[in-house]
Amino acid sequence: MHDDGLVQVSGEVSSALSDGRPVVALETTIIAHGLPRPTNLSVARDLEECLRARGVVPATVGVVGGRPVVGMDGAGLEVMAQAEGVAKASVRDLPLVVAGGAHAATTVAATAFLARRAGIRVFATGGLGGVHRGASDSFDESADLHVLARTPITVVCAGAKSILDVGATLERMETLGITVAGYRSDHFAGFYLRDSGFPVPWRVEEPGQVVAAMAAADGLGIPGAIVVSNPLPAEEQLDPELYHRSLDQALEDARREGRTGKEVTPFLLDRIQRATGGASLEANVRAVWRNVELAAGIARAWAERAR
Ligand code: PSU
Ligand code: MN
Repeated sequence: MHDDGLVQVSGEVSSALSDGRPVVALETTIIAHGLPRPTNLSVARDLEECLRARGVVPATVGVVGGRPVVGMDGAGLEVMAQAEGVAKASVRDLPLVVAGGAHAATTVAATAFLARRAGIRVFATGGLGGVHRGASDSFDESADLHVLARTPITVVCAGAKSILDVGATLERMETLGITVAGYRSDHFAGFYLRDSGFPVPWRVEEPGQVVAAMAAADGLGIPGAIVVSNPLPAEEQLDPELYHRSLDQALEDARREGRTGKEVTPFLLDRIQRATGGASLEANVRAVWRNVELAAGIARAWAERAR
């Protein structure tokens, strides 16, 4: 185990990184707050298994008892999935979580930050945080965007969480200098849905093209992330009509109950899950799985290139 005094990087992850073998980071907010028990723990384990089966070392990131961990063991995963009161930590929360010895799941922002600090170049998640609907009044824009603007890591996702204002999220990504490419698609993925309805500025067909862009970004000294939008195949998406109906109701409930801040996302995801009879959960899990598969291909191509 490699321990720089503050962040614990597992032995498996640190030796893979020093040998130039492929590593993919995984976040834990989706485990602790995005998926219900007991599915969450089995998904966390399955995603790691998906990577291992492809010759890639998984690096699940989170904070256990105040210690940020990159490459969580089975006991850590159980804490994330099962412990009561696991906090949801973005980058700004890390100082107090660490100082207070708390358990915390890491968002895309905090995961990207910790993964990159450990030297990891590829990260797979479900949907990015972004600009919430009504943000012109609430100012609710995820720190995910701001951290990705200054973190050179490649993030494979199914677009942004579709509960967001996706058009505004894409505009902010442009402003912030986040590189965005559609994987085998001209449209930004819609998380549960194949298509968000918005175009992407660039399209890539193969992991090798992503790796070439990563190398170019490094060479140029581009400070931000490369986001690879990976849409679900049409036959795996949630029924769009059911989805839109469920979302409208969930948004209305959130407004009526006065949900704000970081509880908005878990609240909406939970309501949509109930309203779709679990179908959104299945689509969510399929999307993350697909992203992990693609991230594995990119990480392998990146490791090959460096040899
Ligand atoms: N997408 C999901 N489930 C989730 C999230 C995204 O399908 O739980 C999490 C991610 O960890 C993301 C976070 O970083 O929500 C963003 O939260 P906020 O909008 O509060 O920044
Ligand atoms: Mn927010």
